[in-house]
Amino acid sequence: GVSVAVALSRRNCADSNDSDLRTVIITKCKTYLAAHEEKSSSNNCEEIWTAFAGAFVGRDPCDVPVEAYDPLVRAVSEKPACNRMLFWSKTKDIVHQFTESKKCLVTLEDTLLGFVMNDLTWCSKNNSNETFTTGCPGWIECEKNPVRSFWNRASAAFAESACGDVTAMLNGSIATPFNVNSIFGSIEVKKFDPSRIRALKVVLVTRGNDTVTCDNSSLQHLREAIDPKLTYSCKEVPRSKILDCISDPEKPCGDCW
Ligand code: AVW
Repeated sequence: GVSVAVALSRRNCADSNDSDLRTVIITKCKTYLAAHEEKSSSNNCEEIWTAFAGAFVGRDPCDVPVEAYDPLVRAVSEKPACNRMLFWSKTKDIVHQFTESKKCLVTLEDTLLGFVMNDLTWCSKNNSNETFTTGCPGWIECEKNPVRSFWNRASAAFAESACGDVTAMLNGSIATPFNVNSIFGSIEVKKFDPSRIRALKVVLVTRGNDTVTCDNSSLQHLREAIDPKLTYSCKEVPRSKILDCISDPEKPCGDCW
């Protein structure tokens, strides 16, 4: 029963011509470079596609290691936005609304690689040159799936490049805002380079009846997990205050919390 259901849910549909994965990726890449002209001369969308495809095409969709994306990471050239890098965990919607409205902070999904791959699903098959955008393994179905390995690799590169003061927006409406099994907790925090980063500033997003505060034990673990040379701070900020700031174009970024 269960294995039949998994097999059926994984029935692939090959990409068809105009919506093909290559076209989607190259188009998104060119759109991004058109909006970030300063990055245009150092990045080539065709080269990025080739490095991306090389990571997973022809491989079993449960056997794509994180390192397969090393050439892709090397193919992209972007200067880190020192003092403006925003990490997040379980706050996806609000962080992206925030960076969309205020240009002061930058998430991985606002960089070239993160922007291009955001919201996409992809996989191939062993010994096949086809690419698929449906019927691919889910995030937890198998660990070495092409999408999960990509985000693990891209997150590691983003965190390694972080510099100056970094911000992390965490969710104060859940029992464990800092989860050691999340990408932020298991990969990004471990890649922070104390010689490049001065401070980690946690913004704990809270709602009306939340009881979680900056004293939460998971946040004490975060404080202990980072290098003692880094300055750690945490601030509880009501979600409503951030949403008001997002919708008020007059409010400067620095006044949001
Ligand atoms: P997240 P992270 N099933 O909000 O710290 C399906 O937990 O991990 O934050 N999709 C999943 C699963 C799952 N079990 N777990 C994670 N995801 C996907 C990159 C899903 O797309 C940035 F730089 C979810 O929305 C952040 O600082 C996303 O991963 C950091 O990593 C985030 O999961 C956020 O990763």
